[in-house]
This record gives sequence, structure tokens and C-alpha cells, in this order.
Amino acid sequence: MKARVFSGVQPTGNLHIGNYLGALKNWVEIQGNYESIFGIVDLHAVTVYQEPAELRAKILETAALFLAAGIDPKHSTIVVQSSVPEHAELAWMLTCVTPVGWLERMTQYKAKSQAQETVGDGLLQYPVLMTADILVYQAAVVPVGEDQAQHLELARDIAQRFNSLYGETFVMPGTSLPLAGARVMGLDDPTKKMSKSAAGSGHAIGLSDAPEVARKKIMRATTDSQPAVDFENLSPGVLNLIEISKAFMGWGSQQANAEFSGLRYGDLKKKVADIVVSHLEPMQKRYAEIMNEPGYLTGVLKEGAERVSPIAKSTVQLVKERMGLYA
Ligand code: AQP
Repeated sequence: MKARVFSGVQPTGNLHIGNYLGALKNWVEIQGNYESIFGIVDLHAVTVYQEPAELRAKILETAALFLAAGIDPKHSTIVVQSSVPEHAELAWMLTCVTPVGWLERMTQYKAKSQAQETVGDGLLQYPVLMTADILVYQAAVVPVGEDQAQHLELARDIAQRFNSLYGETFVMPGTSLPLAGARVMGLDDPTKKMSKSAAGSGHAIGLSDAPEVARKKIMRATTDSQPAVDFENLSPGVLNLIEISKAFMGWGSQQANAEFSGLRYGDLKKKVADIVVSHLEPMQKRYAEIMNEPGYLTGVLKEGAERVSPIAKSTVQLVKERMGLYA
């Protein structure tokens, strides 16, 4: 029997090449080796306010992007988190075994709560819900970008604590990071992770950015005052452009060295832009075709929920039995 994989993306903002290289690309590559479940985690999205009509549209757009990126419903299940209520049910049970101190230590919570006037409880609980997303399917592997590694450690701590309190119940989930692209940085500020919620039109390359828009952003990316690429002395901005190319092309360090060493920054950027655009264009073409077939999309999501519901139900039933709950 194949081991199970779970990972998800929030249907917020515009998905960018960081989301693609850190998560989606890896999902596509491994989907055939595992029983793969990929979630559109809308319950996570509402930890900060979302305009309801916009959120509903984003859920379908995110599903279409999964398919356009190469997730194949024959190999993988695509599921919207809120259509399987056991995610939220298990999250409550896990909340009850999670010390608040563990959650307050999460770097993402600290960063996001600083930006809010009032901090919703959901923002603190976010990693518990993420733990439930994984454990409800007894997933053994979770392919994510580097920013989620701390949440994954927490998920293992919560699973371990539950298992030691109530007996072996959960499979211990392992983290799978991509070889390149695990942490794509902002083009305008390469010391910060590329992020959907960051302000600034030159920060992220959206998966739906038109070729000329993506090119312009790359040509304006922050580099340094050196004239050309020197692998002995790479500043964060130049390193980021090289890492993006390596991740798209599957190049190792030697090949990247051969491609870019000594290139003037203008030529480096042109080459990076060609690489990025050549990968975005076919994805965007498939995306447009999928969005023109809304019945197909909703069918994939309906089938997805039906396929994975029995797994989630049986995990929650087991947890209830372990905890002595009456159901
Ligand atoms: N910059 C990144 N580099 C590599 N991987 C990344 N991921 C996100 N940013 C990068 C990975 O994308 C997956 C889905 O992310 P998410 O939508 O669940 O939320 P996120 O990590 O919070 O993404 P953003 O873009 O930073 O959104 P906001 O700004 O809303 O917080 C995850 O596997 C993540 O690791």
C-alpha cells in the first residue's frame, strides 16, 4: 500500500512562484508515488477577514491552478477543507491537548499578529487546524516550503502528546522540502520571503501574471552594485534569481554555475525571465481552459470530498473512542 501525502494552500491573494516552487511543483513530482491528497484550506483563510464572494471565487481559482500546475485527479485527490467537517472536529480535540505556549512561540503567529489591531483566536489556533488537516488523513509525508517546517514540528509534537496520553493513534508525519525553491524570496526585498499578503507590485510573480508583467518585475528585481555574477560573492537578490532558475529547471549547482557565471546582471535577468515565462505560459493556457469548464472543476471537488471523507470519518471515530467521547 502507498504511503499517504497531504498538503494544502490557502485560497487567498494571488498564488505566486514561491507557492509553486515550494509546494505545487513538488506535489506534481511525487503524486504518483503516494496516495496524494491536496487541500484548498479555506478554513485557514478565514483566520483573517476575507470578503465572502471573493473567497468563494478564490477557492475555484486555486483548484484550477492545482490542475493547471499538473495535479492529476487520476493520481491525486483535490479537496476543499470545509467540505470535510472532520478537519474542524479533530482540530478541537487536538486543541485540548495543545499547550498555549507552544502556539505563542510560532514565528508566523508572532509576525501576523503584530500586523493586526485585534488578534483573532483563529490566528493562534491555525497550526492546530493544520495539524488536524494532516492527522485526519494519517498522512506520512507533508510536502511544504521551508516557512511551514516549524508548524510541521509542532504537528509531530501534538501527535506525540496525543499518542502518549491516549495510546498510539496517529501516524507521525514527516516533512518533505523541495531540493530547490524551498524559500523563494521577494524580488523587491530578497531578505523577506515571497508572500501573497506582502504589499508592493514588484514583490511577487503571480502564477497568473502576464509574460510582460513577470518580465518587468524580474528586470526590476533588487540586486547589488557589482556588474556581473560572481559565484564566490552572491548577494541575496542575485542568489534568489539563481535559485528560482534552478528550481524551475531542476538544475544543480554545477549547471547553474555554467549557465550564469560572469553574466552581466541585465543578461542574467533576461535569462531568468525567459525561464520563468516559459513555465508560466503553458500553465496559464491550461488554467484558462479549465476555468472555461466550471462543471469539470466542481465535479473534481465533489469527487475529492467523497473520496477522502471515509478516511477522515474513520480517524475521528478512532480518536473519539480513544478519548472516551460518546459517539
Ligand atoms: N516564498 C515561498 N517560498 C517557498 N514556498 C513557499 N510557500 C509559501 N511561500 C513560499 C509554500 O506555499 C504553500 C502554501 O502556502 P499558503 O498559501 O498556505 O500560505 P503561506 O505559506 O502563508 O503563503 P504566503 O504566500 O506567504 O501567504 P500569506 O502572505 O497569506 O501568508 C506552503 O507549503 C508554503 O510553505
